[in-house]
Amino acid sequence: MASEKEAALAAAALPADSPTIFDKIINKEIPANVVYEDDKVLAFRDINPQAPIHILLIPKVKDGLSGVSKAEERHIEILGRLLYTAKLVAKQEGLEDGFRLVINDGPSGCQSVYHLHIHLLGGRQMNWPPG
Ligand code: D5M
Repeated sequence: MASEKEAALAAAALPADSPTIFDKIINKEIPANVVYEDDKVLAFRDINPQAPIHILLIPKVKDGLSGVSKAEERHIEILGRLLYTAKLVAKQEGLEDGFRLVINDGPSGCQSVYHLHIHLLGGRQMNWPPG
């Protein structure tokens, strides 16, 4: 399997509006371990967990939001909703002691899927700085 960095570099070479694996998850074409869903947001467990709890939160409609660096004013509502939903899911997962939210952006940020997503990580002590 390609390293995270190799996957990120390969993904960055594709057009930003290319469909991603997350479209298939949204459209239920491939399975995902969904922990939360409403009309705007989907949250499911990361296939390659980096913590005992590792959940991805994504907008159901990409609307050009391949990454946070592509955010426009029209995305403010969904960006806020994603953060708020992360808090709800953290509570649902029992992360009373704290958790970490991460958004990787672009090749230097090690982004490998160009459909905006927030990583919710918890269930272990986090360290700083991140890798
Ligand atoms: O994070 C992209 C994340 O997406 C990475 O942690 C793996 C995860 N991923 C990729 N495919 C799947 C499927 N099919 N189910 C669940 N999780 C998946 P990035 O920040 O772009 O590197």
